[in-house]
Order: sequence, then C-alpha cells, then structure tokens
Amino acid sequence: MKKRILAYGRLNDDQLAQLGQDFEVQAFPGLASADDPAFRAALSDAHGLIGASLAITPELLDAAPKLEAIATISVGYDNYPVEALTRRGILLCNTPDVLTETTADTGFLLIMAAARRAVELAEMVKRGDWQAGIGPEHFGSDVHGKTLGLIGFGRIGAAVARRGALGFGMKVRYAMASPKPLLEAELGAERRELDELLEESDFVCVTVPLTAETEHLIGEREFALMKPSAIFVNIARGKVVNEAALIEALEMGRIRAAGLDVFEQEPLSPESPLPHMTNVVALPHIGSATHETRTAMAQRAVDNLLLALRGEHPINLVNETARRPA
Ligand code: 8YV
Repeated sequence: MKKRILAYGRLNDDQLAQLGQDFEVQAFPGLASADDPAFRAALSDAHGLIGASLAITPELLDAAPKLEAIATISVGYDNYPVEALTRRGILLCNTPDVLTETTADTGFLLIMAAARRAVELAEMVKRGDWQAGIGPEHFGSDVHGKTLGLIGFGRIGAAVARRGALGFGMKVRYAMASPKPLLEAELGAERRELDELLEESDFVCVTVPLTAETEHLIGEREFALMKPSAIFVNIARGKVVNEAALIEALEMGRIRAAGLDVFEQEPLSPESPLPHMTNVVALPHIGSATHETRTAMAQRAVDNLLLALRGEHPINLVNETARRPA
C-alpha cells in the first residue's frame, strides 16, 4: 500500500505528478480551513501533508495517527505546534532561502512606497485631483543615506540590509539577533539593543519570526521611543506588533508612516482603520508572492516531503529531534 499525501497548497501539475510517482496524492486545492469534513476524514489515513497557512492544532494531529511529515510552503511555521509534532516524531519542513530575495524586495517596496507616499499620491492622480503643482504638502522623505534599523537579522533581514546599504547608501543597525561579524564587515552594520535601535533609526523594519518571545514585541513603549519622522515596516508577522498601539502611534503622529505586509488578523478585518489611513501602505501579505518564488517554494516543499517520507534527511528540517533512528 502506497503512503498517502494530502496536498492543500498550490502545486502545479508537474509537482503533483512528482509526488504521485511513489505516493498516493489527494489534492485539496484552495482549502481554507482544516475543518473541511473531507479533509478531516482523509487525515485518518495521511502520512504526509503539504500546503501553507493552515492552522494545524494538536487536536488535528490526533485525527492523523499515521502522519510522518508535514512540508509547509512557507519559511514561517508559527501556525504549527512544533513541540507536539516533535513529541510524535512528525517531521516539519519549511522553505527558507528560496523566498529571501523576493521578501526583501517587498520590504524595500514598502520602505520606498511609505517614504515617498506613493500609494496616497497615486490615488490622488487616479481621482483626478492632480490639478496644481506638487508642493510641500505632497513631499515625502528621502530613503538614501538614512539609517535603517532591522529587528531580526536573519536571511531576510540581511537581504533588506544589503539593499539599503549597497543600493541606497543607508547606515544599517540591527537588534534581536546574535552578532553577525561577516555582515558587519560587508555592510558596515552595527548591532544595537532594541531600544537604541528604535531611537536611532529613520526606518524600522521588522523581520523576526513570531515566537512566544516576539509576540507583541513592539507596542506603545517602543513606538514612543521612535523618532516622530520614523517609518515603520513589517514584513514578518502581524502579531509581533501590538496593532492597536501602532494605529494610535500613526494617528497621534508619534511616527510618520507605516508600510505593512502582515497584520494581527489576516485577511485584514473590514473594520480595520489601517488601509484607510493616508500614512499607511497596506499590502495583503504578498511578501513572497511572485510566480517565480511561489513555484520555487512549492518545489522545495515537494522535495522536502519526498525526502522525509522516503526516510532521508529533508533539505529543511525545523525539528531535528523528531527524526527517528533509521
Ligand atoms: C507566505 C510567508 O505568504 O513564508 C512565509 O512564512 O509568510 C509567506 O511567504 C505564506 O506563508 C503562504 O505561503
């Protein structure tokens, strides 16, 4: 009997065929919730899962007694119960590296758009309200030569920093990360305590993963430390930021603007004031959403799952201690 894979992520025909060579694949395209009755029923016989963004609960794992491996099509894995998976010997694989540059591009898109008020002014043009010359009431802020503070300095943080330092002559500061001497040498980056970084930066960009330690890391106190001219960018996870405090800081002019790809609740609640604020650029979590990168992420997840289910070491394994001795 072939092992069974439930595929709920976006995989192309070649990728599905690749999985189907040695395994039986049941596809759930566009599955939005693990509560789907057909998915629930299929879990009882599933050895592998591949997909993105589904909240996997320990209770869901109880419905999947044969499960050996999960390949998430994402670098973040805050929606998985890692401890429970590890305890049960279920391998969790993610997709770092292949999305680094695209996500850093999104970071810079938000830095530029928020600084130069691109969305607000493009909307003015669209409304037909560009009637007179552009004056100081439309001016933005320079990006080049300014200080870029990265909260988190992993692969994505470093890729944002590289764009800032090498492309825009920015000074780079980083916090919430171990010392990175090679990047310091390459980019002239300097490590700071979080509070110092907040006080010093013109652009504050969040790239840390969401964990128990980083949940609501940035709140009222942290916004108060930032410069009134600061521009805040989040390409990590919405829950790293206390969104109510962010809204207040923007409304009260404690910071100048924000560029946001992620939110505490996604999709963003229709009640949220954020997309309606002129000093906010809000994107619908498109960090890695290009044709090239999403294809590469799905392929990496396929490769990880195939290796895991064949008893080999996946390329990207989150919970090394879940591996059973061969
Ligand atoms: C994806 C992401 O949008 O990889 C991540 O952690 O946040 C994004 O690249 C998302 O997880 C859906 O695939």
